[in-house]
Amino acid sequence: MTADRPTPNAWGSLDLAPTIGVVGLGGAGSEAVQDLVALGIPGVRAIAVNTDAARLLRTGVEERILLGQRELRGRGSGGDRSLVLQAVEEGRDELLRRLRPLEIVFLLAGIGGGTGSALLPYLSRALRSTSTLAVPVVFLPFQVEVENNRARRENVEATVSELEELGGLLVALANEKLRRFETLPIHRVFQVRNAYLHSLVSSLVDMVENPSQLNVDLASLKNHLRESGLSTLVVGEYHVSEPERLVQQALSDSLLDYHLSDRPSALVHLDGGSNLTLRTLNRVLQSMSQRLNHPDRLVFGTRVRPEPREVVHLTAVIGGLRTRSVRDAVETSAEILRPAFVH
Ligand SMILES: Nc1nc2c(ncn2[C@@H]2O[C@H](COP(=O)(O)OP(=O)(O)OP(=O)(O)O)[C@@H](O)[C@H]2O)c(=O)[nH]1
Ligand SMILES: [Mg+2]
Repeated sequence: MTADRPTPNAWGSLDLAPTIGVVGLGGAGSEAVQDLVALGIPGVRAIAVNTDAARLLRTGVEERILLGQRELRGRGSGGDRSLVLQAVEEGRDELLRRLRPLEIVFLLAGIGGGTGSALLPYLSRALRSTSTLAVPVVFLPFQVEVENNRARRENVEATVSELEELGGLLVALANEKLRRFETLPIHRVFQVRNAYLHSLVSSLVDMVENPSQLNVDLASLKNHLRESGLSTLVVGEYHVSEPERLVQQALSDSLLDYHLSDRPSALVHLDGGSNLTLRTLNRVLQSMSQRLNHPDRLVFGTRVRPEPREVVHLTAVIGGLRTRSVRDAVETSAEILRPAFVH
């Protein structure tokens, strides 16, 4: 008798949650991963990759990979991107073997040095031909660093143009914007930035991992990205009675740096309580549309919790960014402090 029954659970053993990793490349990237782990990112695999053995040993990240051991002898690259690119061939297969099973990989690096600047575009490109969604996260150096150091400037320019050429999702956090916290001790300033990065990473993970009423899963995110050119991620949280302020906060009160083309797009996801009404959703979408100057494509999803909530959380992928925007950002501090879309 049992043999006649359908087996509804044949797929029940499938692990439906995407597997996610945060990978720090070089010194700054690995430090940031350490901060993300300290802030808590359950279920996310953390990996630190460096050419500098001493620095790698000091990170608290459990999974550590020393790259280019034979060529660089664990001494780092001394800011030489091309040395890292030669050395990476040696460890490439092992590195990709570890990253490929993951479905989303955030690749974090402070650019300007050799290791992070070389590995970020290299790995983003290598993962492009796999089913893994690579999300590069760059920390743009302080203006004073690039103004007074040609090698650093060239590293930044090469890295940024390679990432822009690749397109897809890119998170750029400008150190120059951290100057608004300049009275804090330096390590605290980077922690502020990493806490913001933590909210970006966990919002994206939460959006694709947990089903919603109007669902945005990993497949729909990937589809959206395919048609969106260069894109970035924004998040915000505000009182449910002020949806316009929520959108304003997500788009402008951030450490992010990006500039819009005249054909932007947006994927918007709202996470709120049982008091999240259709009218609020509509006001969020209207406000987003207005601020982006009537995007080509606006899609949305929502998740409504069983209990009422004071605040509503917004996660959005803004597409159609202007190319070269990131390079502009390092070069002109005025632009860094005033995002182009704020009219
Ligand atoms: N130490 C540190 N540097 C940061 C941080 N955020 C951004 N940076 C910048 O990151 C850039 C790259 O520095 P590192 O990460 O040390 O360089 P690397 O990738 O290890 O490259 P090499 O040491 O040259 O092989 C520098 O220009 C710093 O300004 C941070 O949280 N900590
Ligand atoms: Mg280093």
